[in-house]
Order: sequence, then C-alpha cells, then structure tokens
Amino acid sequence: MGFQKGFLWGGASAANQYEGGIFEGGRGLANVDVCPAGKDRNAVITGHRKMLEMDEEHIYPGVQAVDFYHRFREDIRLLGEMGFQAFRLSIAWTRIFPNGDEEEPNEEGLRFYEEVFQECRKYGIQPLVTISHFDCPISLIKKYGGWRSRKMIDFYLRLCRTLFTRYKEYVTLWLTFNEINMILHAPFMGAGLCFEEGEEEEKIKYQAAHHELVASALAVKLAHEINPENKVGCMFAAGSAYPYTCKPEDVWEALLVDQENYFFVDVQARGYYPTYAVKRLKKKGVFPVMEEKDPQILRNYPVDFVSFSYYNSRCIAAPGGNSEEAEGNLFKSAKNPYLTFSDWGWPIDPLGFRITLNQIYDRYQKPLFVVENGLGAVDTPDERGYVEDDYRISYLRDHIRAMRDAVEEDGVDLMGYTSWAPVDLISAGSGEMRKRYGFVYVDKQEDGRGTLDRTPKKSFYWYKKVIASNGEDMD
Ligand code: BGP
Repeated sequence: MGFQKGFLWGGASAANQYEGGIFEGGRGLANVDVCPAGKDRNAVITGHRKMLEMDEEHIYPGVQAVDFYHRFREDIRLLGEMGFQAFRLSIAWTRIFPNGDEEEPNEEGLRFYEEVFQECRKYGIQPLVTISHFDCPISLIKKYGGWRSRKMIDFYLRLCRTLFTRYKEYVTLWLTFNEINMILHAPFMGAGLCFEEGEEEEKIKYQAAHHELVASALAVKLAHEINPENKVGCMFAAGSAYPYTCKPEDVWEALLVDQENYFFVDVQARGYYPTYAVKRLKKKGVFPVMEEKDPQILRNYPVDFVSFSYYNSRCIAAPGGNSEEAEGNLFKSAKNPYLTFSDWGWPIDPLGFRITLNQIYDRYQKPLFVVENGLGAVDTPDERGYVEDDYRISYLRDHIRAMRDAVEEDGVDLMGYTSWAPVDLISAGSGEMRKRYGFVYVDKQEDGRGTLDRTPKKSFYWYKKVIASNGEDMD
C-alpha cells in the first residue's frame, strides 16, 4: 500500500529564481529578469508599471539568483545524495532563443541544459521540464506585446520543437506553462502583459490565456509526434476555495473562485471551454477572439496528466462581509480562523491538500502530479551554516501524510511529488532571498552578500529518509 512503485520523489525549481548568469552564454533578457525586488515589484508583475529594461534605481535578484548556472554539478550531486528520482526545472527561453524569434537556437544555451540533464542521469534523476515558468523574451514583449499576440504561439512552438528534438533521449516529462492561471493575477510575470491607461485588462488577459491554451495543446501534439514516450502535463496554482461560512452567498462566491482557476485545466484536460466560462466571459464582453480551428485543436490534444502547486487552501467570503484578509500564493483571501499561518501569513492546511487532490482527481480522472508544495520560512543557521528547520519538516510531514491518505484511502492516482524548492532560491512573489524553502541552505543574504556556499539542513536528512522508504518513514 502507500505510494505506487515508481512514484517519483523529488524537488522543483524555476530558471529565473535559481540560475542567475543572465548575461552569460548568449542569453537574452526576459520579463522575469526585470521584475525588481522591493516596493515596485507588485506594480511590475501585474503589468501596471512598464519595466522592459533594468534601471539603476532597482535591484534585480534574478541576475545572480543562487548561481545554479555555475553550480549545477554540486547541486545535482546533493539532490542525488537525497535520493531524488525527479528534478523539476524550467528552461530559460532566452538561453535558447535570446530574442524569441530567431530562426536558429543558441547552441550554448542548449548545451547548458544538456549538461544539466547528463548530470541528472548520473544519479538516476529524471528531469521534469517546465517549458515556460513565467518566462517570456523581452524582445517579444516589445515587438508583439507578449501573449496578447497570437504570433506567440509560433515562437513558443519553435522553442518546443527545439527542446523535444534536442533532449529526446533525456526528457520525457514536460509541463507546458507554470501556474497558467497566474496570468489573471500577475499578468506581466505570467505572460509578458503590460497595460496602457484605459485598456480593458480582463479582455487582454483572457485573449492571452487563449493563446497560451492553444499553444499548450499544440505542444502536446508536437511532443507526441516527436517522441511517443513523451508525457505532457498542464500546471496550475491549486488550493481549494472554502466558503467563509455556510451562508449560500459565501458558498457561491467560493465556487466562482474555484471555477476561475479550474477554467484553465478544464480546457487543457477536457479539451473545451466549459459552459460557465463561455457564458460569463461572453456576458462580460471578454470572450477571446478565436480562429475557426481552435476548438478542434483544444479538443484533439488534451494533456496526459494534471500537475499543480499546493501551498494553501483559500477561504472566500461574499462581498460586503467583514472577514479579515489572509495572504497566499499571489492571491488574497479571507482569513480562515481554524488555521495557523506561515511567516509570510500563508495559511497552513494539510487536510486542504487532501481535499484539493480529491477535487482535482474527481474532476479530471487523469493522473496527477504534485509539482510544488513547501514552506517559505526564515532560517537561522548556526556558525557552521547548519539550520535545524523542524518547522519545515513538520509542514512537509503533515502534507505528505495528507497526500498519502489521498492515495491510499481515497484512490487518487498520483505520479509523484516534487517539493518547492530543494535548494534555497529567490521568491517569485516578493523577490526576497530570506524567504527560504530549501533542504539545502544557500549562504546569500537579502542585500546580496554571501559566499553562495551550500549546506544541507536538518530537513535534507529527513527527506532522504522519506524518499528511501517511499513515504513510509516520516518520523
Ligand atoms: C509559485 C511559483 C514558484 C514559487 C512558489 C512559491 O507561484 O510557481 O515559482 O516561487 O510559488 O512562491 P513564493 O516564491 O512567492 O514564496
């Protein structure tokens, strides 16, 4: 019982938060590079402050990140030591196509990931590759406005073809877009969208989302054509919406929030726009312009599996209530009085994980893959750089237990679990370094000082045991 044989244990990362080296190897500039840390970050990632170049007055934490670009051998060795079977990483689009629209890829960029995959192979680690983790070349934003343009589909597919062909012998697990539903909450970071004064933002967001959905379906088609062994998943930011009370208005509002998120997966996994979305988007006048062939494309190429991030549940109150607000993964919601909260105010809800797993599986009946889950916390190393992160162990233990219940008791079909993020890296939401998720501590401070040395934390040894026992030994 417990997790199936072949269940993939590992960890997840993203190029822009991990690699650094953004001016090396012929790499071009991307949206994610110009999202500054600090007070202007939110305006930039939401597309309300246009920043398409770096300036002197801001700090851009992705420039160096934690230098995976130069230290990948050491990091992958550590992952191997923990017994990782899967490592989720993303491709920096601009390492492969620096401007996004070149005819030929950049060999140096291709070579970099090839070496990363070769290194993984040494330790029997299977790469799980996110094709775009919030990644869009700046040049395509300047020329076409990012994903608001349909032209993006072709550039994205060029990237996909290059990756599927070149890495055929190394990679068979792919995700098309990271947290595709984030386009509604962080549209510049998610899809390179910047808004002009007076523009209808929602219309643009759903149009861009449609382009990504078509691109995702065509990527599935291409992946299967190039290698029938390929398995392609969608990826969304999950976390069930609870009604704040049993008042029907709260229940209704929670349903709407869930549908807003499931919309993307409904299209990617079932292959068509769900009726609630057609009705509502049309009523609001934001239904996207489609080409005649689009419904057939969506229909013909659904994903093979559904992946998602889970950090917390959400709690939703009807407008006009007097609930307190809680933070969350780029979403705000009402504060759930029954839960505790992380250092960043995110709710901690392991049973919510089981609920979410069940709801997603009920809805799609496809294999699931948990590709992000973890605790962002402040770590205080001792003089040797060692961190006793019992709080992280406790978060992960509770969540992995809940996940095991979902598999063992409820029958959810789960392919694997990659926690966020095995080695400390830059936060996506805030750009901070001090918000750490890793099993491995990185010596880098908020102001950029530090040796970048890696030191395993207490959770490193704990997770190693969990993996070795296939989730049996979690003490
Ligand atoms: C998800 C992203 C990740 C990651 C994670 C944690 O939204 O896919 O890139 O960073 O959230 O969020 P944060 O870094 O804001 O703590």
